[in-house]
Order: sequence, then structure tokens, then C-alpha cells
Amino acid sequence: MSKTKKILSIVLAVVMAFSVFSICAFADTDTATWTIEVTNTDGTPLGATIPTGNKVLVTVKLQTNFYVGTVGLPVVFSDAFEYVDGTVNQVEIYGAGATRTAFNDDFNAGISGTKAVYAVYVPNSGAAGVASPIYSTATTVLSFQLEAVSEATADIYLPADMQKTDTNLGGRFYCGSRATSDVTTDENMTGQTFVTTGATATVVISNAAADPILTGKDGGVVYTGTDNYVYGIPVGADANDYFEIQNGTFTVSATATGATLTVYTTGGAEYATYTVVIFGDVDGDGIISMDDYILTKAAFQGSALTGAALIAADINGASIDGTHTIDMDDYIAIKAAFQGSSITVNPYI
Ligand SMILES: [Ca+2]
Ligand SMILES: [Ca+2]
Repeated sequence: MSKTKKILSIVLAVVMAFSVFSICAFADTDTATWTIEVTNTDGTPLGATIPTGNKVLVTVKLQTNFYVGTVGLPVVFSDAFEYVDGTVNQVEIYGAGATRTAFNDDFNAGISGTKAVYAVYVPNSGAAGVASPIYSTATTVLSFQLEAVSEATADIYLPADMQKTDTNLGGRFYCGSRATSDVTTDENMTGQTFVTTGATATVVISNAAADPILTGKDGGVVYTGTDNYVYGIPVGADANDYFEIQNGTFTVSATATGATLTVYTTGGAEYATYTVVIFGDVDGDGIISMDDYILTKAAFQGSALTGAALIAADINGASIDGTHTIDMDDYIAIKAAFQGSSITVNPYI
């Protein structure tokens, strides 16, 4: 038994103890309203379809007007999704340290074609001064990520038929309500009406893999033209840190002029290559040294530089796709750089 599941077992035992008392004490008719939202992992809206391999963020919200008690929350989803390990965020309903939470990332809801996760929240009634909160606006209780793994029209939902009621005492889906904020008082968990309007989200997953999209960050620039280049990376930095990708992966052979950044699709096929340009590193060894100065000065005096080396030597160029002219200022800047001053990582801004 995993540590997580042991904790879950302990919490569930506490839940059961609560429920035995509450069945006898209350016949409450409070209503608990639940919603599920599914977005991109950065919170932006999903497109009409998502490609396999993409991840989505599932956010479960509770909206009630009562003092919240013990909560049990099974979230069922199509087996076209897989839970992404380590992404769960259980909000501490009663505040830090006053909520005992457990999360089973491999819960079996017994529904064909589905997987499920199960989150439990129990007030730590031993904590002095802890008050049960009133939820009067939609409040996030749970979030986690799922990865789309196969083509499907896939639902993510709270299963209404798993609701705990007086006639379904084994139901896993419940939300306790208390008469007061005192978490040591009995709570009702079985007489509620659960409103799950908006508690089913449907996502269309397509096998047509979306094209990889490489973008720069922290100054990194992606130039796509007749020749593809990436630049804006400081000398000595890790080029991987200056780019990010959607719908694929990338590798960089080195942080050096002439090195190759290769983009792959989610399926692993090579999609595009870019040549790295580090301004001032003309010979492509990843540092700026006397050799770069000599090459640049020679180019000024008539020898030829081409491609990434020419671009890297043109420290004062106007644009990457313009004409690159090597002049005195270029090799003076390179000389100054290896003598200790800094060199521009991007002359075009
Ligand atoms: Ca060099
Ligand atoms: Ca120049």
C-alpha cells in the first residue's frame, strides 16, 4: 500500500466515523453546487479540439452558502486521458494545517471506459479555533492535470450516481454542511441536493497532431526564413533556457554559433532545424576570443564569412535577413568583449 493510499485509508476512516453520527442527527436539505472547468494548463480556453499529448487543467469548484464540512470528491474521466503525476492541488478548505487531505490518483469508480481520481477533505477538529468556512462564491477546491492520450470525445465529470444519500450510504461523492462554524459539531452529509450543472466537461481529442510551435523566451528569438536561425542567447548560457515549445520537443547541440536547434513533433519526428547564432562567436566554439577577432578583422579586409558566422560577426547589423557588412566597429566590439566588456546578445533591438 502506498503512502498516499495509507493516508487516504486513515482519512476515509475518519470520514466514516463522521458519517455515522450525522445520519442520526440531521435531515438537512442544503444544496451543494459543483462545477468543473477544463482549460489549457496556463488557464487559457481550450480550442475546439486538442491533440493527443496535450495536457489540460481540470479545476473543480464548490459553491454553497453553508458551513463546509467533510468533502469527498470523485472525479471521473474518459480513459482517453491519464492523470499527470504530481499535479494535484487540494485547497486547504479550513486553512493551512486545519485541513486533512488525501488524494487517490488511481481511484476505481467502477465505470467502464473511465479512470478517476478521488480527493477527500476532513476538518482537523482537534485544531483549536478552526472555523468551518462558508462558501458563497465559486471557490476552487481541487485542480489537477490530465494528458490526452488517445482520440476521443472525452468527458470529465462528477458522478451524480455516486452521491452519498440516505439510500446510498456508500456513495463517495459528498459535501458536509454544518449548522455553525464549529468544526467539532455534527454535520449533515446525506440529505443534500447536489447540483452539478456544469459538472461535466467534454473535450474533443484529435489524433491529428498539431504542428510544433517554437517560441523564444527571456530574450531568445526564433527567426524562420529561407534559413532558420535562433539567437538572443548570452555567451555561456544554456540555450535550452531561451526557448519553449508547444506540441513537440526540441534539442540544442550547443550554445555556439553554427550549432543546431532541432524541433521534433510529439510523435518524435524531426520537424525543423535552426542554426544558433551567438553574436561575437564567429568560429563557433561557444566563447568570444582572439580567434573571433582575427576572423572578423580578416573579413573586413576581404576574406569571406558566410551563413551563421557572418551574422555572428556583424555586431552592428540592422536585421538578421538584411545584408551583413563587416566593418571596423564589428571587430572592435569583439576585441572589447574578450578583453572584458559585454557584447550585445541581440543587435536588432
Ligand atoms: Ca569563438
Ligand atoms: Ca557590421
